[in-house]
Amino acid sequence: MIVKRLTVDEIKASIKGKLERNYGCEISDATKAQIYDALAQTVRDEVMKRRTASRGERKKQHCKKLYYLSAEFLVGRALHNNMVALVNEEAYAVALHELGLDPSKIFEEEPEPGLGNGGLGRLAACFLDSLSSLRLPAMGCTIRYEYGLFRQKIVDGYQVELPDNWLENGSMWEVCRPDQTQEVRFGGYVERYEQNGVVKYRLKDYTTVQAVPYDVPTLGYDSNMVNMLRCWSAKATKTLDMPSFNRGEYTRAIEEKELAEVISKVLYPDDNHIEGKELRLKQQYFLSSASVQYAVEDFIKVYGRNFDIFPDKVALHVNDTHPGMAIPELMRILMDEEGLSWEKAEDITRRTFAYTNHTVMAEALEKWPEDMVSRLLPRIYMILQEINRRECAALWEYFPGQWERIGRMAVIGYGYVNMANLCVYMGHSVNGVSKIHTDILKKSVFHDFYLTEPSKFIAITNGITHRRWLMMANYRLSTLIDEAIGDAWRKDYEKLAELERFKDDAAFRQKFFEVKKANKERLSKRLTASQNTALRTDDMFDVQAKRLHEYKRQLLNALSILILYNRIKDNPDASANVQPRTYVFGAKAAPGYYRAKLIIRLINEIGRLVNNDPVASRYMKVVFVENYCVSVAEDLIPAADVSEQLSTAGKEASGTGNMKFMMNGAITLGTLDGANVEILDAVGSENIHIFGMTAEQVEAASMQPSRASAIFETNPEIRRVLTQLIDGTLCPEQPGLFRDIYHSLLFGEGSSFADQYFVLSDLPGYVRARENLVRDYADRDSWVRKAIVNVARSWIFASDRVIKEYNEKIWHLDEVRL
Ligand code: 26W
Repeated sequence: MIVKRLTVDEIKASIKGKLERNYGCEISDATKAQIYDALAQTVRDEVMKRRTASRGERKKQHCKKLYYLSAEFLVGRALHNNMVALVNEEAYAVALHELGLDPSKIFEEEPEPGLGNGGLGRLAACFLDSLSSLRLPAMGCTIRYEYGLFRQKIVDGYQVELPDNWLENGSMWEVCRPDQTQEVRFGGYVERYEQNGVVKYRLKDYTTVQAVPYDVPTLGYDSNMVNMLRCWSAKATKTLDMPSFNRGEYTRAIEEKELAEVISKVLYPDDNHIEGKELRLKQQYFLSSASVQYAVEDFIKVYGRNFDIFPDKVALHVNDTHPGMAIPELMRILMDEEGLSWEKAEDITRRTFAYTNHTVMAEALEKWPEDMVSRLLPRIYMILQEINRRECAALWEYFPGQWERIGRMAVIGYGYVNMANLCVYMGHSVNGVSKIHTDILKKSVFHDFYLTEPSKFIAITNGITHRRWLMMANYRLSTLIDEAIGDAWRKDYEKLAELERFKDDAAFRQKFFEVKKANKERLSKRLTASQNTALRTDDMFDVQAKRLHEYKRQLLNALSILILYNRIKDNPDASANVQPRTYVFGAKAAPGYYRAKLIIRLINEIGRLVNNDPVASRYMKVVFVENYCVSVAEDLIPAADVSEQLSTAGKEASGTGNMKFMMNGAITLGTLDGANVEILDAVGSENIHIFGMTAEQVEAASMQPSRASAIFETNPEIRRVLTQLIDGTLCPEQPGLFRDIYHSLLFGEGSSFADQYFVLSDLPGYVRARENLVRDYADRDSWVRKAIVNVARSWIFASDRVIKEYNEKIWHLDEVRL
């Protein structure tokens, strides 16, 4: 079936028609929101036509289907992205122009669904885009959080969190499917009974919560293929509990309803840190159970109850351990509802599930207290116990007598259910998200498992969709690339490599430079409107944008700015020819992470000092961009000259922001960590700036007494900035404000030693690397050459490449023929 693209006239007629029918108005008297609605509906019609055309094909062709389970899907705004995917941008642009409308203003009307914290959620969104673009049948499964990640304001230098009520005016892109509602059961007790002489188990006296799906269509680029992102919303079974209502307990009845629906109320704002909250476990099981029940139901519809072929037709992927309860849930369904034996169910489950790990931070590895699991999910707990019993018995054969090792590997141990152990033991594949990350998994985090099953462990380096992060976010650069090498790269990411030869073309370099400058102006306009901050667009833009975490070391950046400030103050004349730079930060801190919030305050205080200084401000400016999120990133990243990737080596699993900056022509300044290592491999040492301790050095130094005080004693510049943290240089009204940071760097506290992320150790090398970078920037020709090489070689980090690898190594899906 061929679906035609709309012509300019058809687009105009559709927009006008929607306004007339929905709002009884014309363009001239429509509000911005109404115009957004009319355009979004026009685009949605086109998306849904393609959905209709591709729907059913997967079933007809008996294609295997992937369910990508993720507690977070940070998809970003949909309207512009869908316009790009329809490959009809030109017609839309002309139509809107002729109607006197500015598309970028219309896009701003769309609330951004903030259904994720950071890298893990954004990766899931890039994957779904690539799956649709490559015509691989998949469904993303997540939770329809009523409140996404908080919105951030900076007030007096502090982070203030505001609720993100993104559904307030409804969403244009979701389709509710009440017909596919699933029931998820909590609490109760397990009853043992016999059926035809077979022992069986069932849950009694449980509480039911309904999982209602809302599907968001994800159109592939020029593929006419639509995969759904299924967002489960929690709903009470009965609107009101009538008996208690009749007894006059009106408020209790309402309370019960609220208690059920609170499950999909809010996204937990913690990144790389767990707090074992009962509600979070409920969310995880809710997502897992609803998704697996649906996957089984859908399988039965096509293949009947021939479960032998289940793993050939269904792939379940758990994005980190958060949806890991899907594993015992599939066991439960296969045994309790479908009557399969344990052995059969275990075999099917193992062949169906694969797991990706996204972090080695100990405080992010999920462990649930046994008593909480047994109370909330009694039947699941029984199954986990049996998995654990069998696992330990098997390990005993492998590691006889090594109780401690077996304890570390056990699914249940020391009073906790260990989710990572569950996913590694019960999945058929475990993958790390970069080479170095996978090596660390093999060498330390999962070393014991690696000994028993080495072939399970694979490395697939992360990627990003070049559709959103280049074509959509950087229209100017994309058209420039088209002019140079044609537009085949848009579909075929490897072709981006052809851009490299244009580094020697002076006219191209000039245009490339002008694009960067125009993007800086776009960013400046945005920040002027949103936070009254204009930027100097002739400055070098040096950007660090990511979640705030000590291991990501925004502190390194902040302290080095302070060092530079001191140098300028000490010797203003020497600065005369210095390239002025603007240091841009974007970062949200988890609301309960005290030190991270203090670091935000510190950045803002350093900004106040620098920006108000008559001399220093000529050469440097510090800007904190509020509310870093997908749409802010889309404006920020294309404007960057320098990409700051400063994590302590061994801590950042991959990073994906680094790839987005590279693809938009920023030069990386980073440590040998995560995907930075592979960026270095791709561009060569002359096109990147690497500094700092290696992961091995970090490992070794962690075993030694801290060098923090020795550095303080011997390095006067460092001693000075540390002292400035507490002597009133910063925030004279509250001189003690940053004592906690000072203390953590020099003394540490509790179980953590001084400067545990090696900020002080890496600071001198970092400051030097920054000097080199600025020197490099002065030679514009050579700088732009390097930037072009970065763009050209970023094709390796396209998520299409990643999905192809996942598919070859893990999922084995067939392309749907359309
Ligand atoms: C349970 C609390 C919690 C919440 C989120 C623990 C862990 C997480 C995520 C795994 C954190 C995360 O987003 N990790 C990032 O995943 C990206 C995609 O693979 C990587 O690029 C980043 O390096 C990694 O920090």
